[in-house]
Amino acid sequence: MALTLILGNKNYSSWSLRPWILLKMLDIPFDEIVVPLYGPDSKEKLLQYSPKGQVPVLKDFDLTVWDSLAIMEYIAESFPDKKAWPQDKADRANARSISAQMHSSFDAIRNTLPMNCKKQMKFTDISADLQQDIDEVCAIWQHCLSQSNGDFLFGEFSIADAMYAPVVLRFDSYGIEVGQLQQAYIDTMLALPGMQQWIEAGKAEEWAIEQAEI
Ligand SMILES: N[C@@H](CCC(=O)N[C@@H](CS)C(=O)NCC(=O)O)C(=O)O
Repeated sequence: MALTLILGNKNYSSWSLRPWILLKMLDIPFDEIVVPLYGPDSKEKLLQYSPKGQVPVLKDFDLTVWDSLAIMEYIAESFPDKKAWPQDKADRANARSISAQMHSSFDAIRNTLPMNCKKQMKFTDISADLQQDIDEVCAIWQHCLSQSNGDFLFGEFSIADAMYAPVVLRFDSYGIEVGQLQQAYIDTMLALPGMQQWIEAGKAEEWAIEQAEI
């Protein structure tokens, strides 16, 4: 295999972080190309990599896989020994459910608290919709962590953790208050060398996306 992951700005691109942290955590070698988003020629560049014109995109020789969850499924299937999904069937079903939920929901978190590695603030203007999303994420984490036999949602790091990695960053950046168990999970995730590497790279970027700054 010859994997190349095409990513957006590390400071802002939450969808890009997901497959990137999965590959790092599973210790799978890959090359990466960062395409700065929302510039004058960004779309043209993105369309050179995938018909959707968005990141992340995974190239494996002449195969193109796009959309974060499809990329992570491809990784899971290509490296079965790496156990990208939990091994237990029921855990795997739960992990797929909360991953799909992350992929399709939580608009208030996504729109109100854009991922931004450079941001550290106390966000107080919490709408009812945002609080509902925060509570829902906390309930998912509580349920998984209270049954987990490890530090992650399903024991070992899995695609489910990769899906929620940007939420961890957002809760930390905006000072979102969570319970003890959820805070321990946030601390564990943030301490991962891969997460630290991503955050540092994001902080070092000079590109700014105005609409993602609050
Ligand atoms: N559902 C897609 C979402 C991808 C997405 O929205 N990517 C954003 C960056 S985080 C993007 O490429 N934006 C640039 C554009 O649309 O021009 C996924 O899971 O990968």
